[in-house]
Amino acid sequence: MSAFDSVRRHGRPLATALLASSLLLDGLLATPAAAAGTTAVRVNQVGYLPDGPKRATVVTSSTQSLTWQLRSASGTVVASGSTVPRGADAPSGQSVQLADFSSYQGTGTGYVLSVDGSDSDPFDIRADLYDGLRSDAMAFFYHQRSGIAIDASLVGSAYARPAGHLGVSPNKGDTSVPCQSGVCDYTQDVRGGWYDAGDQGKYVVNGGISTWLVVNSFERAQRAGTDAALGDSTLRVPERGNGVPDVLDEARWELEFLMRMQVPAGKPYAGMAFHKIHDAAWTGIPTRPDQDAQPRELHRPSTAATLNLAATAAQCARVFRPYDSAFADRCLAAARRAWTAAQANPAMYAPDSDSTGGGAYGDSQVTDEFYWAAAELYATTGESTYRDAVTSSSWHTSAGAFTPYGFGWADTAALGRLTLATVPNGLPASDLARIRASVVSAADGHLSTMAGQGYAVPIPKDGYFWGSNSEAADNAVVMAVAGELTGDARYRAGVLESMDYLLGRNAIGQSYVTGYGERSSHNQHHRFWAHQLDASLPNPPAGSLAGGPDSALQDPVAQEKLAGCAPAACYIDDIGSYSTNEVAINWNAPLAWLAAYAADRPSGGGSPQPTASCAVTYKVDNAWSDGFTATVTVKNTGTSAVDGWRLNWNYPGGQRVTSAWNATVTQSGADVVARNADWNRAIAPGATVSFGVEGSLSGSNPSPTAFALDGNACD
Ligand code: 9MR
Repeated sequence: MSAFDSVRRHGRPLATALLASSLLLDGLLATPAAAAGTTAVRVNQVGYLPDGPKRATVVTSSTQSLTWQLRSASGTVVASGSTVPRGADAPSGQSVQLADFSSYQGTGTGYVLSVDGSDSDPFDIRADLYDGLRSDAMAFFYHQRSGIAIDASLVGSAYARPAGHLGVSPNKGDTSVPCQSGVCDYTQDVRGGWYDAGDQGKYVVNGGISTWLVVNSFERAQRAGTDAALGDSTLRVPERGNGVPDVLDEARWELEFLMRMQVPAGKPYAGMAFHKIHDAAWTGIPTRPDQDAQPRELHRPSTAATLNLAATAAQCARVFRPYDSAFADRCLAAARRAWTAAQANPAMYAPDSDSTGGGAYGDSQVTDEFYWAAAELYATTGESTYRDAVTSSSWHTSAGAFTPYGFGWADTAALGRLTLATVPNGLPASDLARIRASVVSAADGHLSTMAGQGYAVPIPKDGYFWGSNSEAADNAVVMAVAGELTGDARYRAGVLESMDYLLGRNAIGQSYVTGYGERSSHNQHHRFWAHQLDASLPNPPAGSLAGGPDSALQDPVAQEKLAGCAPAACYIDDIGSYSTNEVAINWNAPLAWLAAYAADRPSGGGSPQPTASCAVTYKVDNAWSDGFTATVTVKNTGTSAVDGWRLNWNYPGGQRVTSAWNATVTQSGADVVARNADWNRAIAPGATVSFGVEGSLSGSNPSPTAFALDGNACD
């Protein structure tokens, strides 16, 4: 699929945006400060990591280099230097210069960057900068839960509310929901899940990508060895203390809903997923969830929704297995049923026109969803049917799986690629190398997009469409994975500068995350957090991400207030501007992913783990009718030492490890993971480490063929 197709599918009129940007290229038309001809210094209003990049963008009509000064809270100048003029910046329509103070590595709060007599907003430099956002961005999902009372002891009294849509008057409830006329003749219990956004619809398509990102943030942290930060009793969820990582508890709330959306056995289209459930007509703002009196309706099953269910339920089976194998089994069964049903009904498209009372989430191109679902099912089961579906998909080799415009609810091939690139699987080494190279090359594209701009935004100037902040965040996720795959620090810098963009270093000096930064969005479009309309209601809770600039001006407030805006400035923090200022689960999910990544301090300094490079031999030493012993030898074929390791493989023949020596070995289903003993944690370049396993057999004893060291496939 071409980049143009991707943009079109997000519903953004390309021509309008190009026209707007070319009209506003020169001059300083975008912001009041700039229009007055004064200098503005745009920074990440929260701050910078001590070991990360630290750059500011200076809006100025000056074409000469200027002096910048970094002052500590006490007013002392702790660093100074010269700006680099850039001139016209197309997306913002501003004339800008860059100040780079990355070499300053001191820590503290209340720093200010001054240029030409103007001060930036104050900011911090500290290693724990993202700890709060890691928790707040994830808490967004608890706030959005349907079908459960939101508990004051977890969120504070301002955000507590009764359960929504459980059938208590005036709610019609999601406990027994009929279909739209002609779609089905029964009702379905589809309680639970997360409300999508400012509305109270629940959409399988958008629930899918959001759940995937939340669970993937945990898989990523597991690979980095930092998953304890998302573990049990780390987040504000009611399931704290149940022995399951909190981030998975939160994801399960949505996964249970997604599975309830599956058409039951014995009904027409059994195994398919209903596309969505929402109010029959749009409700007004404010309307608290428990006060919604509208009838709720199930909309026709769709292939896209069914494949979202297959993909996320397959991912669920893989990740939940060590914590709750019965739930993992249930997820896998739902995923398999969904896959089979989607194959039988490959072209049931949700129309763009179905947008009364809820969003359409229309999608008539679902080959990318097939690819994503196949990739998840294959990574989880290793089965050849799913592998064949992966390798025969045009998305497996298409250059369009990643585009400058990112992935999204309608464009999911990239999710499949990210899973195949990072979850150990049996694809041939050359194929894996190609998949990984595609992630790295997409990340290179994002870095080059950033390098070409005054604000280092990871989206092109014609990419400011509805939900553009999710596009920036999703592209940053790709850069983070590229950093993991290569160990190259430039990608982490790209991720952190993407955070700078979201947190205030942008055309309008706006932090798009509530409660983070001096001038942060707090009037996002939401039916409960509607303080702007009713002073007795709260603003959105800290950690809520606004949709961001949308150059197509797709709501009346944007049309009235933003006419003539440069693309990156088409944003207004007004509750009425749903096209620029709504919150949504698919926008907060990558934010939470990135916040957890940025908060990681795996080796004290926050650098990503270097990529392991390895060769493994597996030798059966002894086998008898119902058992065997084997020696596994791991060689570090890379150039840097491994310090602490984890080796994954799976047994193709139902073998079960019963004991091990020289490593701690655990098994869940076919998946085996071996972790170093204390004394063999280090493997120098070129060195080997061996350990042994004893196992039980039933019949054959085929050797495993694919091994991964710390998430990296071995030869
Ligand atoms: O994120 C969606 C965006 O890509 C579409 O262009 C837009 C119009 O169809 O809808 C956005 O999603 C909204 C959904 O339809 C209803 N809930 C709120 C979502 C975020 O604004």
